[in-house]
Amino acid sequence: MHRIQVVDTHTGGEPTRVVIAGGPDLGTGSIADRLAAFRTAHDTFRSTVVNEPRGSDVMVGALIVEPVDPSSTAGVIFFNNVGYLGMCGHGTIGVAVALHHLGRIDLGTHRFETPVGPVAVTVEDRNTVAIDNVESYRQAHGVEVDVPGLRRYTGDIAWGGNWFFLVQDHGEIIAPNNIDRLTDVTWRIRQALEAKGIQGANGGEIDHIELFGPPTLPNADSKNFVLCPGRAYDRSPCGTGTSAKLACLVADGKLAEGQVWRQESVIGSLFEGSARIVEGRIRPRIRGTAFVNAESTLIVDPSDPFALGIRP
Ligand code: PYC
Repeated sequence: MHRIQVVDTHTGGEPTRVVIAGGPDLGTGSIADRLAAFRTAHDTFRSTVVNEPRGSDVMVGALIVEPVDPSSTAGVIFFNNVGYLGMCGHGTIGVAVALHHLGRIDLGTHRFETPVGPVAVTVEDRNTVAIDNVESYRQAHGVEVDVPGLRRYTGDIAWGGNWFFLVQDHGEIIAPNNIDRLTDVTWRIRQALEAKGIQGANGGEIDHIELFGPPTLPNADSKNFVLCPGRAYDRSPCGTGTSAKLACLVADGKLAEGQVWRQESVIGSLFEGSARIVEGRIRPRIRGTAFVNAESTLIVDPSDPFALGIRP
């Protein structure tokens, strides 16, 4: 029997399963190298932790590893039902709340290393965390894509720690009772982008699609629907997706440095975002809340035919 110790949190409704013991040895390279080792040599650990029957399509895992720089608090590698993420905003908030809950970090600012760069994480209270995310930027504006059976969509391609296609004009209602339709539309947009060979910088796969609409909450600026790589939708407003949005707003001259943008999710949770501008790129700050909802031990029984998770 192999045992894996986890703490489960949710950030605005989006779950994060934080692996605190029992993870694979990924060596001592950069966090990006360790992600590569995770992918090539230990991918069954990913599905064991987040896929059914222990997890679900919406579950994001976070493996805590030793940082490269000893002055950092931790390294962290995020994964989901189909693969790995560069950064994860809701997940970072969940990790910080979990580590604080365990007494491993104090209130205040910590440095976490991710595969796409270091982020500063400020734990304000037991549930509230602000992240100074990786540099974010808009790669392309007004990109058109024809989606067979639907219509032509125009969107922006932006980096916020993952690659996003952001669409403002789509004719869809962003509401919980329309999630099946939103999932179908965004999945087909993603497939059309792929079929046309539309990518982020350096061939980066655009694996997150983000639609925007008017907010429901009185204090929000916008409401989004974000499709994640494995076809689950983000229950939170998506930290990297909000970072990509901030980059587009700043590029359009619609958001000033330091101005607060309140991004609501399709289920009504909220992140606050703002931007620092450094040499034409932005350093987004994302603030949100997470709650711990389980401390558990996953048991991997070699006689269980689905011990390593159900793999698509
Ligand atoms: O919050 O950055 C995020 C995120 C990415 C995928 C799911 N959540």
